[in-house]
Amino acid sequence: MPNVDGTEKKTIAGHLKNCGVSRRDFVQLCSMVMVAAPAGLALTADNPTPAKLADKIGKAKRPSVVWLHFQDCTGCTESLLRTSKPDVADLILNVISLDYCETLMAASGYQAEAALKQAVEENAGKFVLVIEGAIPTKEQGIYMKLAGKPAIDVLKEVGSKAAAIIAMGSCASWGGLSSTSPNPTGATGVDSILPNAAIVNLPGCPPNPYTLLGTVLEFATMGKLPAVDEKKRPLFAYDRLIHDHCPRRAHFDAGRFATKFGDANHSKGYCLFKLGCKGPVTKNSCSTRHFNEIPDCWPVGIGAPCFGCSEQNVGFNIPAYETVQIHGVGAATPPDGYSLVGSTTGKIGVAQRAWSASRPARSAERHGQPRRNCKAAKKL
Ligand code: FSX
Ligand code: SF4
Ligand code: F3S
Repeated sequence: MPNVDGTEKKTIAGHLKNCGVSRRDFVQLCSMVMVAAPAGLALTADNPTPAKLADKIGKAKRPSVVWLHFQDCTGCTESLLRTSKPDVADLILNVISLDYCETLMAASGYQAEAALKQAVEENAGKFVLVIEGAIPTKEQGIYMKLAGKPAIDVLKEVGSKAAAIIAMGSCASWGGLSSTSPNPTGATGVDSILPNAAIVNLPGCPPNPYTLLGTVLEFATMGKLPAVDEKKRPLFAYDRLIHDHCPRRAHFDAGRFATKFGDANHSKGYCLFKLGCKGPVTKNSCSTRHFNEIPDCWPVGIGAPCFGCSEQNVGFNIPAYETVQIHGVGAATPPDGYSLVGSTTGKIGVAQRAWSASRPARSAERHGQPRRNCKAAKKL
């Protein structure tokens, strides 16, 4: 149908068609959303096929998005722009109506100020505000100004007119890098400035672009933010620890650790716990959804310990190479056969020794012989 009154243009499907994006690419993007968010989104709760999901999302209106940058390194935007196959950034930027973004727009100075005013006024109460970077609060926020106004005032003004706020990255979620001790600017996250606003935190330094995509599509299609945990993180991306799905987990359980960068065990791909990996206390989806659509493109995948960048009070707080308490609050609960990580060579724990000791009895049973008492196992 030709677009005569502009209504089709306002839907996601209509806009994609006008931009020459093929349905195949859109369906592929939907299938990637389903992989990235297997549970936790109302959008995919009925287990649709990617084609059905594309139909559902296609009918939704493109949400107006205003994107503000505060104290940050722009890594969150960069990680979004570095996606590929198909160009996810391109698709995301077509799915939303990005009405203001300092990094990506051509305007500057007074023109940019006017663009922000227009974007906020035209969609007051309806737009999604994405905040990237922390907000300096010390000395009435003078450490960062936008068009002569402290960033904190801009946030309050624009945030009060937004339908929902997405705190993109650890800086916007709770201060992140900018709040590292001694935090000279009093950098903090959006939630502490606007505690009553509808906010979802997408921590990570940077967060995975698919986490943003799932969040935006849920809002556009279902009219609400995704279900969140106690730290306002969407459950679909932050419901479990990196450690739970880490490909090196078998080495952790067996007590095989790299102890030096470049040592033989590091080269063999052993667990990085003793090099300071914070995976056992960090919730994020990195171990299952890698960056840039490149297999193994995530910290642990390339041999670097997880720094805990997405966990409040871990990344930028605990020294990079310090080992974490496995039994700490909210940390991984090891099985009975938890490996002896304190030992200098790979050894296994008590329950694993019992299991190994009873091997002859189990083996005999498997081969149809009567089970004999196993003294070694009894002792344990
Ligand atoms: Fe922070 Fe994002 Fe880290 Fe950087 O902007 S979460 S420093 S990746 O860029 O805000
Ligand atoms: Fe993976 Fe780190 Fe856990 Fe080892 S400690 S299994 S490297 S997440
Ligand atoms: Fe950050 Fe750790 Fe993932 S450092 S990117 S949460 S593996």
